[in-house]
Amino acid sequence: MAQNFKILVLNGPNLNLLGTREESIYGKTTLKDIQATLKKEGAKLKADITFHQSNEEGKLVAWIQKSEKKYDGLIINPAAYTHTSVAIRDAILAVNTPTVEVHLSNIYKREEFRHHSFVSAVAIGQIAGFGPHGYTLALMALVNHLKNA
Ligand code: CA2
Repeated sequence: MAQNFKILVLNGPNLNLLGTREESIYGKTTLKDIQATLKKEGAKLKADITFHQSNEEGKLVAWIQKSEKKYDGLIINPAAYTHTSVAIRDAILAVNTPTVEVHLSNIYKREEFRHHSFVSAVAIGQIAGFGPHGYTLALMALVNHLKNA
């Protein structure tokens, strides 16, 4: 019997505040809710989910670096680091772990500084604008990619 895919899900700065403020932009769902939904969806898709959040760039880089040996794929919402972090981009490039970038909001509808992502060019693809459901869409896309790889 084939083993489940192992998927690492990383969340960047301030996403720990989801559901507690700025609800007009980011909604009422908490990061814990997203984690629980993703674990359920993962069970359906035969994917084991490991879920982390950090406000620190270096911690995200360290998790990405370690992902190659332990995980088949990576889903990342780098949050504000999307628009600033060459370090996160370089880490994704260095490890070769198939990566899907996810954003709750449609970053292209928002301020111009959010229109550029340092991550998108090193990801398989990007999902933005579908709120928390974007994480499930990212998981479906990543599992489909891994099945066909
Ligand atoms: O839409 C997304 O998922 C973002 O990655 C969210 C980031 C933002 O900097 C990106 O441009 C787009 C911000 C995450 C902050 O999350 C908060 C949640 C609740 C309250 C305050 C911040």
